[in-house]
Amino acid sequence: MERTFAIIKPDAFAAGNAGKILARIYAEGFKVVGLKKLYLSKVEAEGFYHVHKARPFFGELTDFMCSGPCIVMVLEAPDAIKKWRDLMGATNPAQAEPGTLRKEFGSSIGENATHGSDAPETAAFEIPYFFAGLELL
Ligand code: 3AN
Repeated sequence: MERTFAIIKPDAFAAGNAGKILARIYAEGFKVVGLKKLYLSKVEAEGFYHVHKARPFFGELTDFMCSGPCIVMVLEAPDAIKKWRDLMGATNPAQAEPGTLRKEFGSSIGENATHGSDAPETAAFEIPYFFAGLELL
Protein backbone atom coordinates (compact mmCIF):
# COMPACT_ATOMS: atom_id res chain seq x y z
CA MET A 1 0.00 0.00 0.00
CA GLU A 2 1.08 3.56 -0.74
CA ARG A 3 -0.29 6.95 0.31
CA THR A 4 -0.49 10.09 -1.76
CA PHE A 5 -1.62 13.64 -1.08
CA ALA A 6 -4.43 15.14 -3.15
CA ILE A 7 -6.32 18.44 -3.38
CA ILE A 8 -9.68 19.29 -4.88
CA LYS A 9 -8.63 22.82 -5.86
CA PRO A 10 -10.69 26.01 -5.35
CA ASP A 11 -12.02 26.04 -8.95
CA ALA A 12 -13.49 22.54 -8.66
CA PHE A 13 -14.81 23.16 -5.14
CA ALA A 14 -16.49 26.45 -6.15
CA ALA A 15 -18.05 24.82 -9.20
CA GLY A 16 -19.69 22.18 -7.00
CA ASN A 17 -17.61 19.34 -8.43
CA ALA A 18 -16.14 18.03 -5.16
CA GLY A 19 -18.82 15.34 -4.83
CA LYS A 20 -18.30 14.05 -8.37
CA ILE A 21 -14.51 13.95 -7.88
CA LEU A 22 -14.89 12.08 -4.59
CA ALA A 23 -17.22 9.59 -6.28
CA ARG A 24 -14.49 8.91 -8.88
CA ILE A 25 -11.91 8.50 -6.10
CA TYR A 26 -14.04 5.80 -4.41
CA ALA A 27 -15.00 4.18 -7.73
CA GLU A 28 -11.31 3.81 -8.64
CA GLY A 29 -10.68 1.96 -5.39
CA PHE A 30 -8.80 4.50 -3.27
CA LYS A 31 -9.23 4.48 0.49
CA VAL A 32 -9.74 8.03 1.77
CA VAL A 33 -7.46 8.04 4.82
CA GLY A 34 -7.72 11.78 5.53
CA LEU A 35 -10.04 14.54 4.29
CA LYS A 36 -10.77 18.14 5.29
CA LYS A 37 -11.95 21.42 3.86
CA LEU A 38 -9.52 24.33 4.20
CA TYR A 39 -9.39 27.93 3.08
CA LEU A 40 -5.64 28.47 2.61
CA SER A 41 -3.89 31.72 3.43
CA LYS A 42 -1.34 33.14 1.00
CA VAL A 43 1.48 32.15 3.36
CA GLU A 44 0.16 28.58 3.64
CA ALA A 45 -0.15 28.28 -0.16
CA GLU A 46 3.38 29.67 -0.64
CA GLY A 47 4.76 27.17 1.87
CA PHE A 48 3.03 24.28 0.15
CA TYR A 49 4.30 25.27 -3.33
CA HIS A 50 7.77 26.40 -2.18
CA VAL A 51 9.46 24.21 -4.83
CA HIS A 52 7.86 26.42 -7.50
CA LYS A 53 9.02 29.68 -5.87
CA ALA A 54 11.31 30.64 -8.77
CA ARG A 55 8.70 29.88 -11.45
CA PRO A 56 7.04 32.82 -13.26
CA PHE A 57 3.57 31.51 -12.34
CA PHE A 58 4.25 31.28 -8.58
CA GLY A 59 2.25 34.41 -7.71
CA GLU A 60 -0.68 33.41 -9.90
CA LEU A 61 -0.64 29.85 -8.57
CA THR A 62 -0.59 30.83 -4.90
CA ASP A 63 -3.24 33.55 -5.40
CA PHE A 64 -5.49 30.97 -7.03
CA MET A 65 -4.93 28.38 -4.30
CA CYS A 66 -6.12 30.84 -1.65
CA SER A 67 -8.99 32.26 -3.75
CA GLY A 68 -11.53 29.97 -2.08
CA PRO A 69 -11.94 26.80 -0.04
CA CYS A 70 -10.40 23.53 -1.17
CA ILE A 71 -10.46 19.92 0.04
CA VAL A 72 -7.20 18.26 1.05
CA MET A 73 -6.97 14.48 1.20
CA VAL A 74 -4.69 11.54 1.83
CA LEU A 75 -5.50 8.65 -0.52
CA GLU A 76 -4.30 5.09 -0.10
CA ALA A 77 -4.04 2.33 -2.73
CA PRO A 78 -1.42 0.09 -4.30
CA ASP A 79 0.82 2.45 -6.33
CA ALA A 80 -1.36 5.37 -5.17
CA ILE A 81 0.95 8.16 -6.42
CA LYS A 82 0.92 7.02 -10.04
CA LYS A 83 -2.68 5.83 -9.86
CA TRP A 84 -3.88 9.29 -8.72
CA ARG A 85 -1.67 11.13 -11.27
CA ASP A 86 -3.14 8.92 -14.02
CA LEU A 87 -6.68 9.65 -12.85
CA MET A 88 -5.97 13.41 -12.76
CA GLY A 89 -4.44 13.52 -16.26
CA ALA A 90 -2.00 16.04 -17.74
CA THR A 91 -1.34 19.36 -15.97
CA ASN A 92 -2.92 21.24 -18.89
CA PRO A 93 -6.56 20.11 -19.19
CA ALA A 94 -6.40 20.72 -22.96
CA GLN A 95 -3.79 17.94 -23.18
CA ALA A 96 -5.42 15.60 -20.66
CA GLU A 97 -6.87 12.29 -21.84
CA PRO A 98 -10.65 11.85 -22.02
CA GLY A 99 -12.00 10.42 -18.78
CA THR A 100 -9.40 12.13 -16.59
CA LEU A 101 -10.42 14.56 -13.86
CA ARG A 102 -8.54 17.50 -15.33
CA LYS A 103 -10.13 16.92 -18.74
CA GLU A 104 -13.58 16.82 -17.20
CA PHE A 105 -13.28 19.47 -14.49
CA GLY A 106 -10.22 21.64 -15.29
CA SER A 107 -10.42 24.83 -17.31
CA SER A 108 -6.79 25.94 -17.76
CA ILE A 109 -3.21 24.99 -16.82
CA GLY A 110 -3.58 27.08 -13.66
CA GLU A 111 -7.17 26.18 -12.77
CA ASN A 112 -6.88 22.44 -13.26
CA ALA A 113 -9.23 21.08 -10.57
CA THR A 114 -6.89 18.73 -8.72
CA HIS A 115 -3.39 18.31 -7.30
CA GLY A 116 -1.44 15.16 -6.60
CA SER A 117 2.02 14.38 -5.22
CA ASP A 118 4.45 13.59 -8.04
CA ALA A 119 6.86 11.30 -6.12
CA PRO A 120 7.25 9.51 -2.77
CA GLU A 121 9.52 12.32 -1.46
CA THR A 122 6.87 14.90 -2.41
CA ALA A 123 4.14 12.93 -0.65
CA ALA A 124 6.39 12.68 2.41
CA PHE A 125 6.46 16.51 2.58
CA GLU A 126 2.89 17.21 1.50
CA ILE A 127 1.00 14.76 3.76
CA PRO A 128 2.38 16.07 7.07
CA TYR A 129 2.15 19.67 5.81
CA PHE A 130 -1.64 19.30 6.14
CA PHE A 131 -2.32 16.31 8.39
CA ALA A 132 -1.20 15.22 11.84
CA GLY A 133 -0.66 11.50 12.36
CA LEU A 134 -3.76 11.28 14.56
CA GLU A 135 -5.91 12.50 11.65
CA LEU A 136 -4.78 9.57 9.51
CA LEU A 137 -5.68 6.61 11.71
P1 3AN B 1 1.37 19.04 -11.62
O1 3AN B 1 0.38 19.64 -10.65
O2 3AN B 1 0.68 18.35 -12.77
O3 3AN B 1 2.43 18.20 -10.96
P2 3AN B 1 3.42 21.13 -11.93
O4 3AN B 1 4.11 20.54 -10.73
O5 3AN B 1 4.21 21.35 -13.17
O6 3AN B 1 2.13 20.28 -12.31
O7 3AN B 1 2.81 22.55 -11.53
C1 3AN B 1 2.25 22.76 -10.27
C2 3AN B 1 0.98 23.57 -10.42
O8 3AN B 1 1.32 24.83 -10.94
C3 3AN B 1 0.01 22.94 -11.43
N1 3AN B 1 -0.95 22.06 -10.80
C4 3AN B 1 -0.64 24.11 -12.08
O9 3AN B 1 -1.88 24.42 -11.43
C5 3AN B 1 0.32 25.24 -11.87
N2 3AN B 1 0.98 25.58 -13.12
C6 3AN B 1 1.87 24.86 -13.81
N3 3AN B 1 2.26 25.50 -14.93
C7 3AN B 1 1.59 26.68 -14.93
C8 3AN B 1 1.55 27.79 -15.82
N4 3AN B 1 2.28 27.81 -16.93
N5 3AN B 1 0.74 28.80 -15.51
C9 3AN B 1 -0.02 28.80 -14.39
N6 3AN B 1 -0.02 27.78 -13.50
C10 3AN B 1 0.76 26.72 -13.78
